[in-house]
Amino acid sequence: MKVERVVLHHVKMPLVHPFETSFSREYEVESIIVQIFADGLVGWGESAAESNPYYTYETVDTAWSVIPNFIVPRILGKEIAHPLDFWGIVRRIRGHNMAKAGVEAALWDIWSQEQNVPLWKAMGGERDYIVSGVSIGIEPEVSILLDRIEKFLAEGYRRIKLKIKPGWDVEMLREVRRLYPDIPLMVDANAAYSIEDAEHLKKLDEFDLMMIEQPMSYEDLTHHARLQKMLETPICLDESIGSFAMARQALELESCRIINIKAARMGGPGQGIAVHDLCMMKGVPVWCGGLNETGIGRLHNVALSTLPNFKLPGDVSASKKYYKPDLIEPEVVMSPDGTIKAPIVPGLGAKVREDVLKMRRVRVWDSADSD
Ligand code: OSB
Ligand code: MG
Repeated sequence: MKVERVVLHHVKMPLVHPFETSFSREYEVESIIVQIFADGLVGWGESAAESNPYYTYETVDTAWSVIPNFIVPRILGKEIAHPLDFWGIVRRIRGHNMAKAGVEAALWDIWSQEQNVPLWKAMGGERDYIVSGVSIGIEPEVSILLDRIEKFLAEGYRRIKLKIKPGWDVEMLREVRRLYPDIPLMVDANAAYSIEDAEHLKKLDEFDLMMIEQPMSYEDLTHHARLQKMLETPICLDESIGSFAMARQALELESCRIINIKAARMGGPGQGIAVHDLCMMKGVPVWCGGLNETGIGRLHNVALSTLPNFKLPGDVSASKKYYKPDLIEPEVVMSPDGTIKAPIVPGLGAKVREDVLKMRRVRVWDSADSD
């Protein structure tokens, strides 16, 4: 591929329902849509950095600076043989994984179109569908949460993930389990606890959870290893796994038994695939997380989730859980059996709705204007 032009679209997408985690409550999601022109084709990616540095240090503004200043000059006018080569091309740039991931994703879209295969096949996927779960935020009252659980179960979601934080954990889970004793259930703390809370977190063992996601700090692998020894419930790491090296160390230290793969957090689909392969070799199951991406990032997540070691339902849900309308046509839909079909057409598998993109866009950057 010879990259001819890169356009960035900063969008602001109102959420269908507010999303609250232990670190913030969001009513809308900001994101950078990456559009790359190469060999007469157009590829789309998404940099899922948010408006604030709460999930990771990256923000829309840091990516808006790093992509034009440091990433685009390394690819513009250059011949790139394979999207996996991109990681080496941007090697000197430390961190800024979401900025890198959005650009690499667009290259995968172009490359799979050139190979004339669906993106998921180009990535090494082995299944033409994925099994879908849903991530439900913290709600003002347990009754509202119970209504949401009921609604998503009725739609067919195959596992429920609940956000937790101190004060919204044991009692809330007791009420959920009273109504739903057998559903596949897990929780995500987004680093809201510390090792001092270990005895408290042990109480979660009684709820038969599939896993506890990221209970403690993103920087702390040894405390997670210590906590994992104390718990029966598997720990799954999200924020802590910011790279292949962190995944390798977490497995070596036994800080977790499951890994949440987000290509955005690890620097791109290539790194996501590498961590997937490492975990498969070690017999550690993975699943695909999300960052409330628009349909563009969502389709990239669908493709990645078709790889063989994605053994557990992920957070890749239908478009209508997040946005109305979404940026793509057709939108991502889930069947009543809780699966999402991977597209059969070459490339990403949907058209980007330029009308919605324009409606939601707050600024644009075009490499063609900045020569
Ligand atoms: O921790 O997995 C997380 C959303 C934004 C930031 C962090 C997380 C999440 C989610 C939602 O849990 C995932 C999704 O449905 O896209
Ligand atoms: Mg998480």
